Amino acid sequence: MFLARRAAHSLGRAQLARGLSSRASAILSSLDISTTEEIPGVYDGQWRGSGDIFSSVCPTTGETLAHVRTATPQELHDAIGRAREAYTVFRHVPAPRRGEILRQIREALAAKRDELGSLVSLEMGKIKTEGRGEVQEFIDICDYAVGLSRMMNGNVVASERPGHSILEVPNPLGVVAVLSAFNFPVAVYGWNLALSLAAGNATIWKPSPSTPLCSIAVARIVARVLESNGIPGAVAGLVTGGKEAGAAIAESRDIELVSFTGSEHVGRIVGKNVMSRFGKTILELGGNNASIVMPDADLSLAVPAVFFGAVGTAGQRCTSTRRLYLHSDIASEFLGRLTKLYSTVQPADPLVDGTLLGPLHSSAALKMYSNTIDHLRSIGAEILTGGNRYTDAPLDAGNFVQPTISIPKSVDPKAPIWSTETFAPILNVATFDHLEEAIAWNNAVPQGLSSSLWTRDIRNVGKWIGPGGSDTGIVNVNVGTSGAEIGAAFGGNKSTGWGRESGGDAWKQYVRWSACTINFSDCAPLAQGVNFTA
Ligand code: UN1
Repeated sequence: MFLARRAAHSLGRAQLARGLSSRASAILSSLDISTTEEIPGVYDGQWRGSGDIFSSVCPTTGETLAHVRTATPQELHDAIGRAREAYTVFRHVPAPRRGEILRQIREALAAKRDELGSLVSLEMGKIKTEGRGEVQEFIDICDYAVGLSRMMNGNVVASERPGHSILEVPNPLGVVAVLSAFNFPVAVYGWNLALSLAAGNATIWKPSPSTPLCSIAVARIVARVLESNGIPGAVAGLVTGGKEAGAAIAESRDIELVSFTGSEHVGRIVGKNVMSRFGKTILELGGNNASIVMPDADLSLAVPAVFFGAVGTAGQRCTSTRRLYLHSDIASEFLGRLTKLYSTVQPADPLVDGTLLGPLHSSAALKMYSNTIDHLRSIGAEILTGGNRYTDAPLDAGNFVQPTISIPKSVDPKAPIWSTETFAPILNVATFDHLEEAIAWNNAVPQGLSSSLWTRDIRNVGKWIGPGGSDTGIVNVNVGTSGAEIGAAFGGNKSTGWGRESGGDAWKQYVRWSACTINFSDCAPLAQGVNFTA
């Protein structure tokens, strides 16, 4: 993935209002987003913003949706300061009370589920059911965090010394920064905010520069709940901005944890910068996910799942299926069925019910798609379907591309076409004869986010999820690579960054752990039998 920075230029107000379609203005006004004024893109208890103006551009129509006033470096600095102050208050609020605030945030989000979902479709470009699903994901993690607020338990550890107890105590951590990507402009923030808030931290959000409206709409909903509960708004701050803002956050010693979602390239820089000041990171970077289909798989399940994995969200999920390894016994039947499904896809406005294929998010994504297709052609890959942009009106106004299936000549997983994540609906296919070979290919790439095996044979399942099996963070069986629920920890290994967010034990990263040895006795023995008596 990448961070696409929109051109920062100011159009006149009248021009913005006149140019806006009714489709867009209905959604923006349902969320009280001005269609005429510049919108403040910084919240630290108060709404402000006097930095560069960023434009939000609709990927479907190319129209400018709004202009957002981002943070100046000073405003960013102040917002971090206010987050720290807010943390010193919020850490004393009992965790179940924090849970009650999360419950109210959950209710406020649910009341605007459709409106927010449509805004995601409008600004990011994913189809309506997926936009709505993303808001649902935020709601789900709020539910999870409400429960968590009464279950963030520490441990009591047996001490080797008489009259002693050892406690492992989780305390609030401090300020957590969330640097999120364009492709999940609501849910990924939700995963982080819900856990961070339950844990008693202040959170500061720098969203992708190209999805500022989603972040402003969400931040307003959260801010209203905080304010009505007498909690400082800077507990959930927002700072829109570009690369410089992200870099300043990575370098700030006032931020304990930086949770970054984005490309391996940027993640490497963020990771190094945060580590150089001994801060904590959660990195969710590239995915290059494979599905493996065995001859005993139920193809009536596997084919539609691979279709969703590769074409859903126009291939712009970290978890999208990018590699397909087919057993040679079923390869030709599978590809026949899959290409038939591809041929039914009609690109259209993602806001129209029934659309399955919306646009890519940006012109940069379009370029990445075209470059990869050119590369596939240059290495003599067979393009089974797709390979072109949609250039007829009205699709030419947006970033529409044909979902593509290709068969590269080389199956070498180290070749660039197999080892690089292309954030677009391009599926590369190879055939194999033995599961071990497919698992080796699955594991041979730098990334390690998600993978999926299709089989009915329990012995294959054992191999796949065991020590010699898939090395990704998400290892599915008869379930596609994308579309994880919030209950398990989400994240990947290797160059995906080893981060874990959302469910499972992910919350443990958002707290400061204290190992407390307490002596209740009248003696003070040393551990390990050490004698230091004078
Ligand atoms: C992402 O693409 O950054 O598992 C997140 C999924 C979604 C989350 C994807 N629940 O596809």
